[in-house]
Amino acid sequence: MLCASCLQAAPPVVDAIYPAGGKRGDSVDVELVGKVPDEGLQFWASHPGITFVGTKDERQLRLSKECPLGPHWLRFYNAEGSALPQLFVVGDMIEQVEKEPNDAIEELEPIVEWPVTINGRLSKSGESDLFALALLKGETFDAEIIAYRLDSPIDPLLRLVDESGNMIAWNHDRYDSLDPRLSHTATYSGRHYLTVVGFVYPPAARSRFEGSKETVYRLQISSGKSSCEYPGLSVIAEPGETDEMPIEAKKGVNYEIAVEAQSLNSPLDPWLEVRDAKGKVLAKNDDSEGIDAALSWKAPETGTYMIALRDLLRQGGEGYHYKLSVTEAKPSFEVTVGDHAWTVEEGAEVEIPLKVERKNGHSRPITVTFVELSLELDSQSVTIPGTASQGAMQLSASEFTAMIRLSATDGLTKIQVACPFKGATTDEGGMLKNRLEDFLLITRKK
Ligand SMILES: [Ca+2]
Ligand SMILES: [Ca+2]
Ligand SMILES: [Ca+2]
Repeated sequence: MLCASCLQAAPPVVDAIYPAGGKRGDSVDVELVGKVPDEGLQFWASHPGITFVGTKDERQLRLSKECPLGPHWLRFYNAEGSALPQLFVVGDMIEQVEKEPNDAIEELEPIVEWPVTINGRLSKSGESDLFALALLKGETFDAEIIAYRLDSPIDPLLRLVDESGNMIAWNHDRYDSLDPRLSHTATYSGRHYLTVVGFVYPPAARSRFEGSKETVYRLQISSGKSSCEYPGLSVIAEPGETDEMPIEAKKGVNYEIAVEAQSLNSPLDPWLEVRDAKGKVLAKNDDSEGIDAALSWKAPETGTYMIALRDLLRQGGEGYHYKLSVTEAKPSFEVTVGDHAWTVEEGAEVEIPLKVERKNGHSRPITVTFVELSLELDSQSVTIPGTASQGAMQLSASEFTAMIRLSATDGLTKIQVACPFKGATTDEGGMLKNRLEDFLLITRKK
């Protein structure tokens, strides 16, 4: 039976927020893609600098001037449950929203001026979005898509074409994500066209360009940097050159050896080897993990070893820069929860299953406790033995609805328990973290 109260008694569904970001200090009109009942709608953001104003005609996010740059989690919920949290990116460049139609060169409107962030959406199957740039010969620009990292259901591709539609450059994925980045120095003065298309993600048997109302992205265009502008890099200066670096390694210890090159706009396609004192190759990288090289290696004996690095095709020259890092892989652990929210009746027990991932021989017991609980929740901490890879936590729901956090410690390191997402949040070092640490417990009256 359909009735007004039945329709209201459903949790909100938010599959995407469009635009997927805004400029710090601005108010942004947004579309919540999905089904969002206005009645009793609640909003939460991972930073208090983001607030939501919602009326029937207008939905707006207000971004304070103090709001940190980067991705933030937004969550819409009501008494019945929570929508899937969505990422929203706060930037400091000028923001625009794409104007359709823009599928073909003939349809295009004015030249894009940068630095700028363009918020776009591949709204339907087969769609492409084109943006015109006017470049002078020798001018460099940098273009980056954020879509996969927003949990947008595409694997995007960036192409640069000339006025006749001939491909000049393209990028599909980067070493750390399926989102592309393209840097290019113009070889002629005139119009260039950036094209955004997406393949379905997760991959399907058919490989055509995809689109839907949820397929939102951000395209950031700025002045490009050549590899020569990054400080403190090494270089493969001549074709055929191999750089050799000695390391002192300890028996049985795991070492992570990584090279950055293409991510620094260097043309070097790095090839890595670890050799012993007699020159015998003990380990070498393959390209399967991305365009830059990485190697995990365990030293068989304590002693001096050699790391050798060259270009895969034995190229070299000015600009063949790279950065090499060697770190000892220490025992570490992660604790994750598959759900991000629970809706329960007052007084009922919730069981939260905990999954433990141990790396590099970690075998210490792990204690998980609730943190940041301002409300009266009857909770306990739980200790997971050093041999176990899972555990569970019990929680009695009070009459309140609460945001909760769980912290885990092995006595040496304390971490936050997370719900893993495909989307990315960044830590202080700017690395991808892919995790949501704020869980929601919604309690319903009996
Ligand atoms: Ca579009
Ligand atoms: Ca389009
Ligand atoms: Ca891609």
